[in-house]
Amino acid sequence: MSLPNPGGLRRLIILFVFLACAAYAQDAPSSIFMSIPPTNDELKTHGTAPLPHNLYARERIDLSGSWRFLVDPVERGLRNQYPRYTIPRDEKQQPLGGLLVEYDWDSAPAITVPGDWNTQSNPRLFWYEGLAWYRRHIAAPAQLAPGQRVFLYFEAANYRSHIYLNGEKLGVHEGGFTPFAFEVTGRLKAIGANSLVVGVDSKRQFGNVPGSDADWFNYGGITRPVWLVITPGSFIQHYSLALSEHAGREIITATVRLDGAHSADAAVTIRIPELKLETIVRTDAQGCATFKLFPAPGALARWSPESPKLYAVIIATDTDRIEDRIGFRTIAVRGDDIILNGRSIFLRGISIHEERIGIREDDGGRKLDWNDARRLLTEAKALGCNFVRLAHYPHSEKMTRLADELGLLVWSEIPVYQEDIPYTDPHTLKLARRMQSDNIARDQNRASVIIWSVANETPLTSARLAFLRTLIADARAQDPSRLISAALNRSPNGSDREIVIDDPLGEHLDVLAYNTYIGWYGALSPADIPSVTWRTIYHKPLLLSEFGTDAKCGTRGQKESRWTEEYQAWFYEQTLAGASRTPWIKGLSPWILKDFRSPRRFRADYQNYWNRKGLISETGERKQAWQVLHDFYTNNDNPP
Ligand code: GCB
Repeated sequence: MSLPNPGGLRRLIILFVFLACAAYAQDAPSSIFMSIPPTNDELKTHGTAPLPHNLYARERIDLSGSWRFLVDPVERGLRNQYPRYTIPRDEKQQPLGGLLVEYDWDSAPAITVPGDWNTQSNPRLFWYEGLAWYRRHIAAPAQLAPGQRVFLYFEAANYRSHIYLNGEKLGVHEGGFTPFAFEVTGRLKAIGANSLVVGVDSKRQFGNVPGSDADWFNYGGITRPVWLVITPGSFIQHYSLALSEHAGREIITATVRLDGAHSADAAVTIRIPELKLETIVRTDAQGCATFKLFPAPGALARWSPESPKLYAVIIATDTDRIEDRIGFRTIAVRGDDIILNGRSIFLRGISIHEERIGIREDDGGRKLDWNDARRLLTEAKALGCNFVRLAHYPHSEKMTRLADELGLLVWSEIPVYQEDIPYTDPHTLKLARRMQSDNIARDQNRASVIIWSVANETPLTSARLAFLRTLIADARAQDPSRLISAALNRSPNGSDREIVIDDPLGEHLDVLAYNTYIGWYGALSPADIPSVTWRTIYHKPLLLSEFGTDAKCGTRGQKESRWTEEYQAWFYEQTLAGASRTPWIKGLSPWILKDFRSPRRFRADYQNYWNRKGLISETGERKQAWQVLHDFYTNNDNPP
């Protein structure tokens, strides 16, 4: 049975029928009661607020720590079918009877937020994919000044989140790797505890981004920190600064957007004290202001991997002030060269998944504190890298902030992954566009980020081309200062030994990137690599964005023997020599820094659900190939 107009009226009628019937029988069969399944609209992102940019510089309250946790594989809590399962409402069984309540938050097990549920202490949850509920009591921020606003900010939760405050639904967010926020100004009780209940559904489905089949572990839950962020009534919601050059003159262009009642025609000041730059501009009717700042000739020290200089940038209005540390550099392509700060650069990279280096094999997981993030990037630096490919989804903001600090160029990607995406589905496109724009908005001030990647290994169909062209157009409009790429892996006009990169998407990319596994997948061995060539029909720089073989750390043998460290090292030697012979290859990001969990990797002897293509093991031990890549990166000032 369904009613024509889902919405408030429908809910009221149903609630009325529901309460009347509930008085009659608590456990009546479901045919008597009408459940309120989430409407299609509710299953999509809604209710979210503009994200306060530069979270770490805001006044905020950390909601990390111990939350209560309920696993709900049959999704009772979402159905609101019986009062005894209204999990989001945080009901309590009355001591003297009343309605039966068949959950009890206070005695529910604890779980740590942030962190995936799969690798926390309960081994029964290792493979769990589905809905689970979290609850935490929160106090309203003490002494809010008049007009101050409060946002509930999630750095990420995988995959679909349903957020309730004091039993009322704030909204839904879809997507596992980008931040989202809800405004809760005026919705927090000033006295006593507020119940924050979050349902996170990690189910993989065709139509999600990524879809149902990816080569990385589907870590579920509130994987990144949650905050209450406090802002003034009218606040600096977003800003972006980028360096460019015109007629030999350096220009920093900045745009600032205010949010709140007095955002139009407001004075905004931007200052970079070390460069003695200061400008005031008034916002337009939309609350936006655009600035141009002209550093004195020779005054600006450009950000680069060798010298990752960051400047304090202060943006202020009458009501708000925010400070960031921002680097300035230019990035462009010229023919088949990548040009950083006017000079050709070779990207000495490595691919990385967002997974911690564990202490033991059963450790790891998707919970990155600052030390974990630093450890991953420090390993990349130790290899001699100046570049990291953060695959295959937006990583924690900690990674890009640290990359800024450590001097690592970054490839940032959204999880439009392989064939498992319905490229004709408008909802999926909308979702991917939203993920990309949230990712760009979050990291637009990170000098380290030079490439937005729209996809990885997608099929050569016209639907996919149209889908990715939309993402490319969006990225260019939102951020014209960076390069666009996508990792390709199709060579229909090539052969086993002659890879021709002629994917029609190439025409729309600034940088071509190709994943190559000759010598691992397929019949050829590393011995064949010297006879392999890579060429493109486009006059553009090419990255080998992936290559690698599985090797279980400590498995030794003949170099011809698969799964050994020797085989992997030999494969690296051969592929690196091949890349050196190919002048249009302008960078490498081999697959991958660390062994990572994957549901696709079944061999109990070597894999045991780990993809073993890491140069270091899941606990950080270096394999032989690590040394091969290290020598290649450090023995040549400018490889190939
Ligand atoms: C690829 C994918 C990556 C996989 C890798 C592999 O081409 O882009 O996600 O993990 O190959 O190990 O097969």
